[in-house]
Amino acid sequence: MLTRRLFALAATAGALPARATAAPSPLGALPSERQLRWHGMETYAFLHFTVNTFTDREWGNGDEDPRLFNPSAFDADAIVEALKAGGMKGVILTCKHHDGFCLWPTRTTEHSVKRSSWRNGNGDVVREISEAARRHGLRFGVYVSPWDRNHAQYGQPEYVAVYRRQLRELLTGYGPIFEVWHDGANGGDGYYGGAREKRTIDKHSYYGWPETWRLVRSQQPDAVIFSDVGPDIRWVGNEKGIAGETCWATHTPVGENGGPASPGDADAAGLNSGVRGGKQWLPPECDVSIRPGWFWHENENGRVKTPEQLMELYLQSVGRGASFLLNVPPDRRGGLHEADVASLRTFGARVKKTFGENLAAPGKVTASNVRGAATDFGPERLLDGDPDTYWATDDGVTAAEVRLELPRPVRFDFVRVREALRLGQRVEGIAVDAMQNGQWRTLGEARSVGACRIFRTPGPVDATHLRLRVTKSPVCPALSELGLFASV
Ligand code: FUL
Repeated sequence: MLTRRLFALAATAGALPARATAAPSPLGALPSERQLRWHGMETYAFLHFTVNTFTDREWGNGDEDPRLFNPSAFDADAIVEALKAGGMKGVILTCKHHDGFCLWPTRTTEHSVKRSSWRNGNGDVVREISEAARRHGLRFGVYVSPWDRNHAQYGQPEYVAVYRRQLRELLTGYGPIFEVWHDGANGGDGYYGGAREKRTIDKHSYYGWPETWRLVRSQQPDAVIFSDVGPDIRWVGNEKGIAGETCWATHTPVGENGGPASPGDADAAGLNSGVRGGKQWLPPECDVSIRPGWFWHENENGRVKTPEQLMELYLQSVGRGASFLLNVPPDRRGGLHEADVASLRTFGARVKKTFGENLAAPGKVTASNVRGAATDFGPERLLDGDPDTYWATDDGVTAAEVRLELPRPVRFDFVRVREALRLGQRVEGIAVDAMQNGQWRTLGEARSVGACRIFRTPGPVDATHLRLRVTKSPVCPALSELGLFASV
């Protein structure tokens, strides 16, 4: 711990005129620009919608009559508006799920909206959702299942070419795409153009992923690509929406049995926590449904997650440096069910109100060390709301602290900390304390920070003096935010 004198000295040094000081060298794997943009989104939605909505199934077999798809009052604007009220910054639509039914009038198969009863076969769900998303300021993403239980050629090289043509149609016909979602599921059996058999593929080689990802890059260079193993965003290893308490944005994927990883073959426990010093910047996305199933089922209308449950998931995903991908499935009318909308709206309003104002902003901050004693790297950077500015220490100073003094007592129950992501994930130990009755009381401790770490205090805290301690870091820390927030 620093003595009072040392602390005072460091504070004075911080007041010296600024001089050019070099920024810290980055550490390890670093995020790309497209990943940085994605980190800024934090919460976005999934829409699971297809023939399953009308057959009450989770995985369609591929032999469904396309005429079954017939939402009675499809309203893309109403769906997107509700998602926006829930705080969602984007929406990913299941353009094709495992049953192979395409929600857009693709040229690659007849198994699509073209042959549905909806709008006499002239509708295009992808068009309507993507346009509504743009109108409401949400980014649009596509889920295209590689496993296709309808397609006669599934299992042969010809189908992989079809899959790429489908992707190309989506990547070229519907404006900017922020995320391309490839799931790894494959149950084997299906309709397959009438063959009705089990087809096994080699998850590592069949789909030729590198070539498909090159296609995505060439058509939509800003889109992040999600799969169990990236290459941009990794699965978090469960479908409960929960990242590991310690969670690294860096990872070196391995297969379930320790061999090479691929979509559909990845070590789930490793995905949940990532790897300190992993070879890739591969942050996790926490996908979870607001209901027990991914698709809408009448008998689940009473089992919609409450706003409190959604807040818990938010804290265990976004609050651990991951993203929160919340599925809200349209019903047979082609809208979101009232119960889902109510929960979503309350959750969105709470997040907005709780995290809307940083209560630490009026405070005075001092640091035990400031890089080059330069204002560019001063602790005020923690309070300026700018993710690109940060407090950093001198090289070699790997444990340091910031003190915050507030003009009047503030009541809060969340503390949020963020690292300067462009410099890599650096910190390995962090703690926050509040002065309570003349003593420092620890409110939270963690190993990893990354994009975001939200500490929930054990009950509301009233304080004027706070302390943020970096207890372990292999290099000088660089933190971009310290926030105090009160739940509503
Ligand atoms: C999985 C699928 O099997 C589920 O049906 C759902 O789409 C989920 C998000 O991904 O791989």
